[in-house]
Amino acid sequence: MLKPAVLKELKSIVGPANFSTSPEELVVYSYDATQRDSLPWVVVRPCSSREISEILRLANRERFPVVPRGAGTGMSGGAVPVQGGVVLSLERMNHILEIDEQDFIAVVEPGVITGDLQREVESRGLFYPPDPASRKFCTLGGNVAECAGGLRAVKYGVTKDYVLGLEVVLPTGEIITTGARTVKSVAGYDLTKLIVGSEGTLGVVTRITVRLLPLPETVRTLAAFFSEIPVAAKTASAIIASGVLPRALEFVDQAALRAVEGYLKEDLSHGAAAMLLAEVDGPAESTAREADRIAELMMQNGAVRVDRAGTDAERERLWKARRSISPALYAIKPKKLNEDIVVPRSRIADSLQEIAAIAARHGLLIVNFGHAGDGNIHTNIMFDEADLPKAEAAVKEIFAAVLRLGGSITGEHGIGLSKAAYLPMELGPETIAAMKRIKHALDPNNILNPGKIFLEK
Ligand code: 2HG
Ligand code: ZN
Repeated sequence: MLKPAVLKELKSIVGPANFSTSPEELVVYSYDATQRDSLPWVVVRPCSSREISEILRLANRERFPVVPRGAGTGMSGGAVPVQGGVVLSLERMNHILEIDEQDFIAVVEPGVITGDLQREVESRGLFYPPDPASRKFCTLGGNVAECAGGLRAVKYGVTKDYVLGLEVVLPTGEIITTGARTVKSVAGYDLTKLIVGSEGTLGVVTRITVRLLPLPETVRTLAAFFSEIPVAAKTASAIIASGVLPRALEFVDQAALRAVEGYLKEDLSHGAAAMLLAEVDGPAESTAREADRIAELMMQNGAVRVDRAGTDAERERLWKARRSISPALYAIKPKKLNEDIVVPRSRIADSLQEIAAIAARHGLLIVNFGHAGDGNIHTNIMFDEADLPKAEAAVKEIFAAVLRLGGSITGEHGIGLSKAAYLPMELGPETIAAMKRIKHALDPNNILNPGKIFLEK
């Protein structure tokens, strides 16, 4: 807990309206999308890098934890103040500062909602490709902290592929800038890439410069339905192997389909056991050709039906359903461990087979959906409270299988709290020790988001 004099200092940095210790507000800032929670002692809502710098200097002097927070949509506990302390909410730093239509660059504050930036740049014929399923709620600061992926990563890459430069307040309070406004720059170490994906442990991002692309001329969307899950998984691998590059290629299994159909109260799949959603973009001639090729591959590989979205409303309906799966799954069970394993794209069917065997062994329902085009499957282990030990045992076995297949335990959600215990399964002790040395060099008193990524003894 903080001494009254320190609380007073904090309040004077951000102003009384942006400081709270009220129990209701502390609850609101205590959790993210993982169902984990821990109460902070204080919430502050600074509006500038200068205020953040003062807060962090105070935290070093008084040795209290500071946990940066975007919209709290994270999937690994990154924003949960697990050791209490001060939640530093970036919600007031929510301005799009600049959109440069000549140089294809946008500069934003971290609290800007990702979907708002997308809409704003699209109205000017520009395109910001990273597209997390939660784009209507998540913030760019959170996307940078976790290196968010999303639905269009298969063709366009993830957040780190778009961040050109950052302003960052280091844990010790210095304000630095990284990167440049140019397409290329190799001046010194790439601190931008170090910060992107560092899960709020190496600095507080206060300004983000991203590169933009021209908005693709046309988009075509296809939905394919399958009577067997492995056939859909093999079809996804076959599409990737064929060399056509869709901008999205999503897989949804039977349990996820039924859950989302119940949630949205509509029939999407006419009882299918699995669905693939594919989307291509580009000039009209090439999207027509690519959509035909993908439809042909879907049928050749065993789809029972392929539908093409004829209108924007139809496309929207399909993507809304896909984006709703994550919340819809709570209709199945009160608890889920939602993992985001990633395997080489040729091994999707093998990984699903291993997961099915693990589910059967433990008597658990495991739902799979996600970014098949990236080999990134959201494996959701559904359970009732009493089955937590079984669910955790299943997670460990799934991670072991994924690593055997040449994959990684997290494609886009980060390690945070939920995977800290498993990080040593993927990274050797020397690698983890090197990462910890970086953390210690930048945050000698371990005040910034402690307890994340690395298990603390
Ligand atoms: C998605 O792609 C998100 O919908 C959430 O990454 C995944 O809840 C999940 O497992
Ligand atoms: Zn996802």
